[in-house]
Amino acid sequence: MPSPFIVVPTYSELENLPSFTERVWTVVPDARVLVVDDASGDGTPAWVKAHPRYDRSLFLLERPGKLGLGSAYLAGFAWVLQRSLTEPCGVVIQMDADLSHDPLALPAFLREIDAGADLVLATRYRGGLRVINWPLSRLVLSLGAGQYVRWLTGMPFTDPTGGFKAFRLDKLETLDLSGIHSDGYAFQIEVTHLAWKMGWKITEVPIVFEDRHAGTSKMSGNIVREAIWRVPWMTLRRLGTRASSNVNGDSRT
Ligand SMILES: Nc1nc2c(ncn2[C@@H]2O[C@H](COP(=O)(O)OP(=O)(O)OP(=O)(O)O)[C@@H](O)[C@H]2O)c(=O)[nH]1
Ligand SMILES: [Mg+2]
Repeated sequence: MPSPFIVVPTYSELENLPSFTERVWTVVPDARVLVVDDASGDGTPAWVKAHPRYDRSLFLLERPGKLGLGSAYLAGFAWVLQRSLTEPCGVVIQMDADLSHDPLALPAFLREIDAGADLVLATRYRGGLRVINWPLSRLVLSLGAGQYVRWLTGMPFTDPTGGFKAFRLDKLETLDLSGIHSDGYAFQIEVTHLAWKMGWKITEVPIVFEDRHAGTSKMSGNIVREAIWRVPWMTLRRLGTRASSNVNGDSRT
């Protein structure tokens, strides 16, 4: 399988980015990393461009301002899909830069794709709670959001709001992302919902999630409010589409 592409959106993550990339390459030496930076103002573009791996296995997509996590991922996916026309790429992985998503889990994602999964979701909650250093309020919000999503959409996944995922590239290019305008939690849920409704084979990989290493959270009330209304909205919008009789769409447990 060609080396994977890791898309990592950044907004003021320069305190985390050097350790993030080093850890990624320790675990997956041939990984290619695309940083999608929204004018962080902390020197992220300069750091990327000065890196010895720049333009070989470290790439930069710069945007003019903070345009949101969802649109950063969409821009990153489009960039990788375009590049895959000339350079083979089998897997696209999305991760946060703040080290909450442990690169040590990457081989498990790649194994799942090798075994035939179209989309692999990280799960903090299957078979126990694996969240370190989060305030109780944040854990309750995350668990409640997951329950809300399962209840409204019918998706069987144990951690549907997470942002650590791997896509088989030839499936990602079939996904119609043009109708997705959501951000934050809602974006993560909506992409999975679309894939599930299209009958993709979706599996879960257990991870240990740790609160951000350094820097400040971009989580906001708006992100929560957006998820609350978007989940029923996406459910109604795709009501006519059956989730491929749930054979491939079920998470493997
Ligand atoms: N390019 C870009 N990246 C963003 C934006 N908002 C957040 N990010 C990045 O998306 C990832 C997830 O954001 P976080 O702030 O960690 O969100 P979270 O994990 O829900 O919350 P905390 O871990 O508590 O901060 C991080 O790498 C952020 O830097 C944005 O508007 N544009
Ligand atoms: Mg985070």
